[in-house]
Amino acid sequence: MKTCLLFLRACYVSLLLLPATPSLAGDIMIENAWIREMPSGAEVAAGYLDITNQGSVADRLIGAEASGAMSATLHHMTIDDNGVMRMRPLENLEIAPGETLHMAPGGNHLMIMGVNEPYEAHSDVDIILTFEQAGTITTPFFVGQHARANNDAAHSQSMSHDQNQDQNHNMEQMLENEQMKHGQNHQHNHGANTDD
Ligand SMILES: [Cu+2]
Repeated sequence: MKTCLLFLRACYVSLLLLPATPSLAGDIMIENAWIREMPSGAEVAAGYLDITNQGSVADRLIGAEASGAMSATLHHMTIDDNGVMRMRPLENLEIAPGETLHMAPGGNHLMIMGVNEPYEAHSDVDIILTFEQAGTITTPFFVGQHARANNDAAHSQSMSHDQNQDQNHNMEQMLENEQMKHGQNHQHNHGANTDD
């Protein structure tokens, strides 16, 4: 009897700590999917997630569609020698068998553009992800930072909380700038992901 109670309690606690269950299709598992909270008036958003390939062959993320937005594309972000953040579109992202691809702040992300109404904080936004092998997976993205995603970002960048907030702020400004560039140089960006 005592074991039963302990077991129930453990379940209850873990439900509270894990806000979203993984999304699955074929050998692909999606976890920790979240979208950065949007400032009012913003029309672009950045989405992050962890993709695990549980199969024995490589798969590729080849496309995305976000509800309430015009487009969702794959982007890679780098910081150049002068400390300037740059983003470039990617045609796809490969996930090797047995590997987890972390799409996290400071690296690869989903660039969601033409958002009709800024996504409401703490809501879930459905994004359809298309994989070469696994097909499509509709995944709820939580608007706001997952506790786990936060830890990952802090861990990989070794930054204090304040610095992190500054970076988030810069990132948002950059997303707005990027939206303008996209409008002007859309054709110029095509095939830009081959110059790595
Ligand atoms: Cu981007």
